[in-house]
Amino acid sequence: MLNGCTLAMAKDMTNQKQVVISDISKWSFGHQACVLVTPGTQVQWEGNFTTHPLAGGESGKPDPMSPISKAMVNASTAAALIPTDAGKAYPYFCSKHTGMQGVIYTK
Ligand SMILES: [Cu+2]
Repeated sequence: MLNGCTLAMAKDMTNQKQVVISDISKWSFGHQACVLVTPGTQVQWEGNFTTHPLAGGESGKPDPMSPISKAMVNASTAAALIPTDAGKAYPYFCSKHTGMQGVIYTK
């Protein structure tokens, strides 16, 4: 289990060119925390990044090399380009509330 996710739990969004994870206050499970995307997809989070700063990495351990750490934050959206490698896991979390977490998996 990584950031509360397993690949089996991930919502399959591989049919979408751009994946939007809406309302980060619901990063909790049952929403869109664990998703499976096509490699090279742009993933966009929506929410308040002042109160919920987005960080890439295992929850509580920011990873500066993560593409999610390099997300372009612009007011209420943050966009990250997920690399083209298949079979990877890119965990992310809120640096103020580490229980807000998830994983972007690539197919
Ligand atoms: Cu938060």
